[in-house]
Amino acid sequence: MTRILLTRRWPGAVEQVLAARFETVLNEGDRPMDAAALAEALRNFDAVLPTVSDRLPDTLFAGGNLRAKILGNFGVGYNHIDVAAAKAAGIVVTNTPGVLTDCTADLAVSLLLAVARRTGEGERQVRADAWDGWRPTHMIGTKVSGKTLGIIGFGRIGKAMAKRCRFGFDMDVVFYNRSKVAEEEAKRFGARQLETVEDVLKAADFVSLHCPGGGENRYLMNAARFAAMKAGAYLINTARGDVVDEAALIDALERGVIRGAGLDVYEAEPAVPQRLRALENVVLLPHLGSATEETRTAMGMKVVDNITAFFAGQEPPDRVA
Ligand code: 8YV
Repeated sequence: MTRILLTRRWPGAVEQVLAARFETVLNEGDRPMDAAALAEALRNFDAVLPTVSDRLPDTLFAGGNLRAKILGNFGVGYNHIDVAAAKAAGIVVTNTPGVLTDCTADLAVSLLLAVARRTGEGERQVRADAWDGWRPTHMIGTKVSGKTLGIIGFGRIGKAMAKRCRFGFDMDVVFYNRSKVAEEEAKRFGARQLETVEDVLKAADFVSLHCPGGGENRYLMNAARFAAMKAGAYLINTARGDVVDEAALIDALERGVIRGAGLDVYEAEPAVPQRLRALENVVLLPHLGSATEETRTAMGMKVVDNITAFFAGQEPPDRVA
C-alpha cells in the first residue's frame, strides 16, 4: 500500500479522506520535523506532505536511494523546498494554489486596517483597563479610504487585495509585477501597473507584499527601499518573511522612516525579534493568512487530489514547474 507521511496534523475531515485512500502516518507530536527526521521520511514513505514549517534543502535529496516520489506541499508557497533538487532526485512537488487567495487577501486587508487605525494598540489599552475616556486626540490613526495602495506581486492574492482595496475602500491601487499584465486585466481589479518597485514605493501610502519568497525576492524590501517609501507610509507583509530584511525594517520603524507595519510572516518563524515586539506601531500575527476552517480544509483536499492523481498514474493538477 502507498505510504504517506503528514508532517503536521491537518483538518480532521481531510485526514479521514487520506486515511481511507492511503496508509497514512502522522508525525508524532505535531511538531516541525528536523532535517534528520525529514531525510528518513524521504527514504521510508512514497509521499511526504510537508508544510511551511518543514525545511527541505538540497542536502536532503543528495544521498539518493529515496522512496519518496512526491512532495504534496500543504500551502501555495514552497520556498522551504528546494524544488530543483527534488526534481533531480525524481520527486514531483505539488502545491495548493487558488483556494487560499480570498482568506490571505482578507488577512492583508485586516492588517492594513489594524495598523492604520491602531486597533491592536486600542485593544491592548482596553484590556489593560488603561483607557481614560473619549477625547478628540485619542489614539489618532490614518484614514485608509482615498489613499494609495502599492502591491508588489500581482498574482492571485495581489489581485484579490487590489479588488478589495479599490472597490471596498475606494483606494487608488498601483502595482509592480515582474511580467507585464494586460491593461484590461489590471483594470478588472481596479489597479494600474507601474514600471519598477521604486515607482510603487514612491506612490504608495500602503505597500503590500504578494510575491513568492526565496530566490530573487529575498530582501526585496531592504534599507534603501524603506528609505524610498513615502514619509508616513506603512508596510504589510502576508507573503514570506524573507522578502523583507527584518533588521532593516525594525530600524526603519524605530527611526520613523516608515510609520508602521502589519506582519503575518517573519524571517525566522516562529521567532519574532524582541525589538519588533517592543514597537507599538506594528501589528504582529502568527502566520494566519490561510487559517480558516474552510480554507485549510480546501488546501488539504487539494493535496489529496494531487497525490491521488499522481498515484493513479495521472498528472497531478498542481505540479510545481
Ligand atoms: C499556509 C502559506 O498556511 O500557503 C502558503 O503559502 O503561507 C500559508 O497560508 C502555509 O504555507 C502552510 O504550509
